[in-house]
Amino acid sequence: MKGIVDSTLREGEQAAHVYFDLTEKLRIIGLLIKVGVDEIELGIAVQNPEINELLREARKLAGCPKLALWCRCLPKDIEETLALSPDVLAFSIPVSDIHIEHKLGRDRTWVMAGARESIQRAKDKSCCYLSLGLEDASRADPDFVEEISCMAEEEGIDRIRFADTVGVMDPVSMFRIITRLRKRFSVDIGVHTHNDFGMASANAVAALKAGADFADVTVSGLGERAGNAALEEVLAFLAKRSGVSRYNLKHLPALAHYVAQAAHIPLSPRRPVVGEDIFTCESGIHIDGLIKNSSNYEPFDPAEVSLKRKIIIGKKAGKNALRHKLSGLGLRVEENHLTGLLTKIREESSRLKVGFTDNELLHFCSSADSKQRTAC
Ligand code: HCA
Ligand code: CU
Repeated sequence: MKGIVDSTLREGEQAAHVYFDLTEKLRIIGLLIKVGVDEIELGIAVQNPEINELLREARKLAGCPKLALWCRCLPKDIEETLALSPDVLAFSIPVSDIHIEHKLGRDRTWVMAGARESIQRAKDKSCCYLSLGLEDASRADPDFVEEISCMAEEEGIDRIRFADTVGVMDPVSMFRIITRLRKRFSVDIGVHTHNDFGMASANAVAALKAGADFADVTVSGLGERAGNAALEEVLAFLAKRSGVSRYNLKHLPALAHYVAQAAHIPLSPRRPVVGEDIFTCESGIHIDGLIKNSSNYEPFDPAEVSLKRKIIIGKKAGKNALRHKLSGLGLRVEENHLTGLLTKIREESSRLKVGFTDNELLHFCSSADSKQRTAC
């Protein structure tokens, strides 16, 4: 694997109702730099009056990675984009018959010629890194995907990007197609995955495992429709399950919260890797396991993503969980009184449909029958 490309500012901002202003974009870039992504897709250059300033200001940020600009494979778009001197030109062309016929009203020959001319034009005008996006590649004839990739390689492309534009792939099919392309091509291979069936992050990981060099992601998977592979899911998986050590996971929640705030889309407390409540535990059996050894029920230490483990005591608590919790709060309850206290807590929690916070628990204990407990 060579890198992760974040497209929150291009694909993410394409999502309906999402708008980032210049200040927000620069703040997002600053946080992406802290996380350590390898490339940032800044946006679509054409008809984007602020892109020049964004590019200029982003470059001033210490540690700024390669900056990519996206455009269609059209002569005017390519020239306008290259005039801004991006590090990476991410130009894209549809390759499925569905798109070729029903979107472009053309045929494969036209697409092949258009892609060839676009690469030649880009190479003629600039020496920046060229990434050719194969839009809707997952629904295209795999032979045509190979044919166009072969032409692109011959013309000197740096990366071909396999786009699962409407998110129809699954990890097994993704692994197979990338394995096939990997065997055939030595240019960089990127993947761009969508989340229509909830598989975007898994598909991105599968592609990397099959030998893809780059995977596109967006913060919290923000993007068209159900979105894209989520930066935090892919990075955490790479870091914790695939031995990739160069990303700093600690900044992921801050980044996700900031993007959520700027996009006006609340971040679910259950959001994998970054949600406030993902390490909150209430069931007695799990708390018991956590007390014995946190790795029993946590895939990694919450502190690695700047989160905290929270133990809630309520309807689902067991004796061990309650004893542990109370002792953490400086309370020691006689063993023979513990069962009675637990029953009361369970009843009350059931009735109110809540689990108790530390303060509520202290209050509960202090108002419980004083005969049944002794405080240290
Ligand atoms: C889109 C296009 C794209 C492009 C991907 C690429 C896609 O629908 O906006 O350039 O590789 O999903 O196909 O994001
Ligand atoms: Cu996309």
